[in-house]
Amino acid sequence: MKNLRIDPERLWDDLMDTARIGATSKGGICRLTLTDLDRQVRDWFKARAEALGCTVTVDDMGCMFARRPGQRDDIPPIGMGSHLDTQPTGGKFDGTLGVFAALEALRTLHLAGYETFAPIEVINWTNEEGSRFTPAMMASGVFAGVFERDWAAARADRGGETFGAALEAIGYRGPEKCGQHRLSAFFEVHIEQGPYLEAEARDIGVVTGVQAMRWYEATVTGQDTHAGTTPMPRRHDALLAAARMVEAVNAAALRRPTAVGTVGLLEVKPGSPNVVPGEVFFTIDLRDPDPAVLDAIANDIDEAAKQIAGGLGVGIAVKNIWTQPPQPFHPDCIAAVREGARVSGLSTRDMISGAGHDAAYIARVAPSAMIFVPCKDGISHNEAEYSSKEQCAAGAQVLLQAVLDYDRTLADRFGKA
Ligand code: HGY
Ligand code: MN
Ligand code: MN
Repeated sequence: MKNLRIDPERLWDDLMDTARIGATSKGGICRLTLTDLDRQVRDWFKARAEALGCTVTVDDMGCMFARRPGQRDDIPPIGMGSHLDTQPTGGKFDGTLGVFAALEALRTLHLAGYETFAPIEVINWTNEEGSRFTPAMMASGVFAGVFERDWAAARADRGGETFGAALEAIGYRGPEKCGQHRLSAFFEVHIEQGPYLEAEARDIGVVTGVQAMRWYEATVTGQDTHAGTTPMPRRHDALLAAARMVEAVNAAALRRPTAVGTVGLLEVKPGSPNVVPGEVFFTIDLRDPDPAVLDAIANDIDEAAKQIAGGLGVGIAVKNIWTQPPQPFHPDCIAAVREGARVSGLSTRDMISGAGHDAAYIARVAPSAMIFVPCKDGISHNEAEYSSKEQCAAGAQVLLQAVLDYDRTLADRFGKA
């Protein structure tokens, strides 16, 4: 199968065409999940997949499955894909590369008239980013049985609209129960979103797992008072307390060599120049390969909250809303990725993903692995995010070869191809 080669131009065209849907003035994409822009890119994907002879099904979390039959339709499909939703200041490649590299791999098989043993599916997972509706990887989490569907459907954005209502509004709530769909394996191509592949001049990241991560929501309750008449000692300034908490989160993460800690969203009420803030809402994102490190950081943050609250006479409530343990990938799929890179003549580096991905949840219900490609300066979740046409093509080529390699193992296991 070494002569089966994806077409870098077709892949690049798909990436650039769809980047127009939600394009920002700084060259990125703002295409939040379940918005009309998300509907447009879903329609685009569905039309291209159907043009390649795929049947596209949708489940009740909006996940899309573009299926190409194999010799044995009774064998669960080999899935490959990622997500089409972006961050508010997202780039052109986070998620989209995984979906369109998979579409290009399927198109290459289709145009070559190559029949796989197992069916192949290109998958778009709903709400991977968790930016509009928390937590992240929500639909793949429902698919893997981590989240209850009704709990997920009831999650509301900061404006109060629920996931379920937004999904209905774009017309992508499908009939299939999320999680009912079996997969023989799942492969995801993604930009690394970090600096290591570029720094070490490696073509492909063989991703062996995903690190642990936790999200928290915090509310600081002080007292709205007049900025001009309230003497400093009499204030219960919620924003001052929140600022000290942001510093505490950063310091707690810095004390651990491999941990990261981020306060990414902060809302101040009432948000008026001449009112001492009475309430602040903010989020905390903690990550490390070792969950015990996250336990220690969470304890430090709890201690800091007690100190800061006592000192300023405010209330600080910190609630854990998401816990994702470290997730190893399956050795057979990792081996397929390694083989895919070898036959493609590409250099590799094993690595653990710092970012969360749908594959981290799908790995709980099907053998899974990921393929990373370098991105410029390791920048992502930023409009300047960039991977070259060659880097994207390398990821898609390894994906194609890895899927074919895995397909052969299925043929050996369940019957002759
Ligand atoms: O949060 C993450 O790591 C991913 O981008 N959703
Ligand atoms: Mn992503
Ligand atoms: Mn992302």
